[in-house]
Amino acid sequence: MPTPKSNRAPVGSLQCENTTLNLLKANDFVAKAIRQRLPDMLVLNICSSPGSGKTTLMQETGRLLKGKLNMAVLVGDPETERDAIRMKEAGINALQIVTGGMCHIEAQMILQALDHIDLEGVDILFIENVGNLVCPAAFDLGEDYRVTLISCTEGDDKPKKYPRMFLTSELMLVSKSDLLPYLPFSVDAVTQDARDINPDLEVITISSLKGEGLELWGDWLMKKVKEKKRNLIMS
Ligand SMILES: Nc1nc2c(ncn2[C@@H]2O[C@H](COP(=O)(O)OP(=O)(O)O)[C@@H](O)[C@H]2O)c(=O)[nH]1
Ligand SMILES: [Mg+2]
Repeated sequence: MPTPKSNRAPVGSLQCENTTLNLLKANDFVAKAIRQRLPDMLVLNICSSPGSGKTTLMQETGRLLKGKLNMAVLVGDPETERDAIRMKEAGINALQIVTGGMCHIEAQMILQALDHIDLEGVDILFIENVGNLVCPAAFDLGEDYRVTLISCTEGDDKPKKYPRMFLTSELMLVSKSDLLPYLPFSVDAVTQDARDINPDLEVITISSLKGEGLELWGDWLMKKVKEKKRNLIMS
């Protein structure tokens, strides 16, 4: 079974006198349907600010996994199909979800997109979320794990400013490590801040451009795919 999201604090809640209305119940219901529909596939929700390197990482992951695992990507952006085009040019099975200005993907969009992408033989379905560290944290997309990139160009103070994203993630990728020599960014400080929020958070430092950490990322993916398939057999 996927890791329970027990560390996810309730989101989308509205306090009214003595009642709490869960505004995201409908989304969670659809997320559950997605999990039931994809029992044999690892589903990852990739989040970050705009420009942290999600699409570039998907392109490099395609190269990394070639001949080992089959991947597909659903990619969300408020406008344009540019990211899906970039991935298709890299030989990746990708489908763009244009959210029409919305700052996050909702589970219903994923459920609908599943009818328009060929998932035959796919081991990992990546969802590249809309670039935003706030809203996507509130929407369960039926993923097994949430992976958040924080690039060293963003500054190492972000986890405590956007805590829910780091609280609800299982892995933090510190990206663009090739730029570390030029920036006042501490991997130790960002890791400490993020783990103050979520002590279980795994951390890998990567550079999609220079290749640092990509082997570790590949190993993490392999391990999670194996775990998911093993749990399916045992269930
Ligand atoms: N220096 C450096 N630049 C990167 C790296 N990964 C991505 N970029 C650049 O960062 C910019 C945004 O990358 P992109 O993948 O589109 O980010 P996204 O908006 O999160 O999907 C592009 O100009 C990339 O070439 C990296 O590892 N190192
Ligand atoms: Mg992108």
